[in-house]
Amino acid sequence: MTYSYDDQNIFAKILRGEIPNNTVLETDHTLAFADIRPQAPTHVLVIPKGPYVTYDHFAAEASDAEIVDFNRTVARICADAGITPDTGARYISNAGPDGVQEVPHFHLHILAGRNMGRMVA
Ligand code: IU
Repeated sequence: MTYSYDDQNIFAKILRGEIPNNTVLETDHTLAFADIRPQAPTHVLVIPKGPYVTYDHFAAEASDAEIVDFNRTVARICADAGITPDTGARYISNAGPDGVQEVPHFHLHILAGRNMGRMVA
């Protein structure tokens, strides 16, 4: 699969420091920040710093170091947010037209702090 990355997307601008963000955690390869339109008490977006459009793009082309860093960052955010087996959370990544992806830079939504309800079409 060939993806074309638009470096003018809003998350690319955040990564370049052109637009401010409410950073939750930053590592060598990963940035996590609060969603500007939170849909739960905890609503964090986790993005790789590399130019990946979707989850499958990231999973296929990112280095092992980027993938490990991304996932360990997710784990740290969950621990910091108090997400436990007793509370749970929802992890979502929208991709492309069918996934109704608004920003074409791969991002994982971490949603927690309330019951998210059943996913329905
Ligand atoms: P998507 O449909 O998964 O691509 O959703 C993008 C998310 O990015 C959405 O929840 C927005 O509220 C969020 N967001 C943001 O946090 N900051 C921004 O400047 C923009 C969108 I534009």
